[in-house]
Amino acid sequence: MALLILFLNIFNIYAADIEVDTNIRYQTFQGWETGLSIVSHTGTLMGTDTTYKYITDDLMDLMVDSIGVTRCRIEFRSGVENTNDNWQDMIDGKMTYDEWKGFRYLTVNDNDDPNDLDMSGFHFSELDNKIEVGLLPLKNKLEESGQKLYINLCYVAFAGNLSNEEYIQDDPAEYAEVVLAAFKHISEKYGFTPDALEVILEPDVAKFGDGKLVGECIVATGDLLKDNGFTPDFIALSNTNMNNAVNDNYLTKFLNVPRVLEYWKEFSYHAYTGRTDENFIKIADIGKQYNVRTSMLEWWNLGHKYDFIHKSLKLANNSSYQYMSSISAPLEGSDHYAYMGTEFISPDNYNIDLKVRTKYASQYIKNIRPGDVRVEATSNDPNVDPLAFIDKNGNLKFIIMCETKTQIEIVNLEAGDYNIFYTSGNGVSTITNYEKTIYKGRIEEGDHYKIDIPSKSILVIKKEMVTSSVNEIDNSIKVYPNPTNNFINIDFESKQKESLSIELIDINGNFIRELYQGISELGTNKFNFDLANLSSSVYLLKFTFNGMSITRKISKAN
Ligand SMILES: [Ca+2]
Ligand SMILES: [Ca+2]
Repeated sequence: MALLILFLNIFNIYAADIEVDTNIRYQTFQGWETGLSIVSHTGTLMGTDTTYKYITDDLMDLMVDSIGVTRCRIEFRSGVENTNDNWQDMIDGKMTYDEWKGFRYLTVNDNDDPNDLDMSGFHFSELDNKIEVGLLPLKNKLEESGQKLYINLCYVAFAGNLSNEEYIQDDPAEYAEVVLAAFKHISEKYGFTPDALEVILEPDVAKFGDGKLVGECIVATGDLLKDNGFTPDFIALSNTNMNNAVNDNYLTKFLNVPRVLEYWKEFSYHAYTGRTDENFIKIADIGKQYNVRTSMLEWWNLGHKYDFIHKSLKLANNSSYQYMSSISAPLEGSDHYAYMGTEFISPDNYNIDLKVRTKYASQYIKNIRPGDVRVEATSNDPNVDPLAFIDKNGNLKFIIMCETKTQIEIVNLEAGDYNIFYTSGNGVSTITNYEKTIYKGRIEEGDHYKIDIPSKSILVIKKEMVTSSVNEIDNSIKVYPNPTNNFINIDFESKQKESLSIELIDINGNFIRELYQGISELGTNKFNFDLANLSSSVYLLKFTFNGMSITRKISKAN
């Protein structure tokens, strides 16, 4: 197997090369996560918003097709363990939102035995609301397109103000019981099981001890869930601060818990502080050492831009990533860290658009897919920073961050059909070119192809499988005049440069002559053939495009 493949040669006055080594492999990408906020696109609570149902379908289309999200975090709060359904009381107007906030992490034990689960002591109405308005529509939309939503059930307990009687789930056995209650409730009511449990959101902010307690909760819960037929991936430690993600109080104590590695699948962190290269690299090393995925799962901040995604995938080897929390927020005004903005006027009159920074981020989200394996790609120009992946079919793709205007020359690219496009702008607001196509079609081995990047951009180069492009020709083909006395003109549009043959066949299917053999042009293709010496009859023109054929009937008259 070849060790080193030189794919790109970038030249400007600071000539640069990108080298790819497909034998050096890093993370296998797992999923792009969204949160499911309880605040809707109007800035009101999902549970009370009556307009959401009108836009759900359009929102989910955009989430799946234009952004590319494949995973969701669905949160349940410690306060589900309570004799009273406080969320429902708030929805029913029996308490205010602020009053509900005082109850949402407060626990009332179902009974005094953590090994005796009394389901009547748990209420999941808030979780159900998020499942019904957010999770199920997203799950269904992904499944329509043959994809699968990865569901991360996340436990939240910001119980800092509560007494030890009011918060009881910092006992591994009680913690395991509330998680089992949630798994049972979801699987019995909705017929699916979460793929993962994110053990505790931000233990360094929540009232939840140290890494030892997180580890003990994983072991207790893993055992109890397994006894009940549930085997989710366990995601931890989810610290707020990247310094805490790798320190002794959390990581070392966590790793010292016996059997924790039996269940731990993903090393998660949030990026509110401690975003140093040193921490990124430590996280990548831990992932490698313990054979767990790494993931950045929260940084709700307007400073969260695509360059941070790029760095996280490259330095921390992230397999999973949460870019934003809410699906949609108001189009203008307070942001809620949403993927999209919506202006709702009436059921027939509303506008939805991707937030500008989502348009940049989606260059990563949409083009790096679950199952893609990152491979080594290096550049000798700091202004041209490549990420390279191999997809499930063995096709290479590049996401290249270009800091400035540059010219790239592609050489030695493996032959195939390529889609090359870029998005340019400052990464925050103005987009000067959004997914502008540079080239779409066939590149042969040895072809030289020049790309001009006008300014700071994200350049995407993808090798793609072309399947039914013959349909594009079929829809656009024009053959005239017909009948003809001598010359015949053929016009059609092609979105690909592909192998093309045009043959003349008689009405009994016998081959008469080849009219053309070559490669189609991108855009309009025009041909003109002299048929003067054919005898008058009906003939077929057989077009074979990328191995697939269509025919057109023509009449020859004298
Ligand atoms: Ca209990
Ligand atoms: Ca109990």
